[in-house]
Amino acid sequence: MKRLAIVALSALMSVNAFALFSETEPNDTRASADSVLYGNVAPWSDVGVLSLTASDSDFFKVRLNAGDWLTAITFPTGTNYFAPDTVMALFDASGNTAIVSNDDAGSGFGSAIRWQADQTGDYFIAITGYHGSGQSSISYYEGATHSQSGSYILTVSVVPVPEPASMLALGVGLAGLAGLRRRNRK
Ligand SMILES: [Ca+2]
Ligand SMILES: [Ca+2]
Repeated sequence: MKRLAIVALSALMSVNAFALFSETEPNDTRASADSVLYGNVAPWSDVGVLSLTASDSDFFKVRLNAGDWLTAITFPTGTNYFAPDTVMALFDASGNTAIVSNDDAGSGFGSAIRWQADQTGDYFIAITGYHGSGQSSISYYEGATHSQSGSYILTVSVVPVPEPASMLALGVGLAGLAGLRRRNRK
C-alpha cells in the first residue's frame, strides 16, 4: 500500500507548480514580452499579481506543443472584479490577428481564453485595458490607448494531451495493479 501512495504522490509532483510570477516593464509588445512563463514543461500552471496603468499592455511568451490546452484567466482586483476592465488575446509569433480573444468571460470585467494548440511554437498572451472594438487586432494591444488601471491576477495553465505511448504505459500500469490486487486477495 505504501508503494501505491508513493506512485500517486510522484504523479502529483510531476505537475509543475511554481511560485507567484511577476512582470518586468516594459512588456507592451511581442518583442518585449515577459519570458517569465517561457520554458515551463507541461503540465504546468502559475499565477501572478500584475498591474495595468493607462495605455499599458502586458505580453507573456509561452511555448506550446501541438495538442496542448492553454487556459488563461484575468481577475481584476478592483470593486466586484470590475477594475481594471481587461481584454486578453493570444497571438502567434507573426500573425497580426488574434487566434482567440476575450473581453468579459471572466469574473466581473475579467477575461478568459481557452485554446488547444494546433501546432508547436511560441505564443503570446496579450492583456490590455478595454477601449472599444477591434479586439482581435495586434494594434489593440501594441500601442494601445486606454484609461484602465489597477491590479489584476493572471492564472495560466497548460495541459498536454496524453500521448498514445503514455496511455499504453498507463494501461499496463493499471493491468499490473489489478493483478497485484488479485494476488493480495489470495
Ligand atoms: Ca506593460
Ligand atoms: Ca473586460
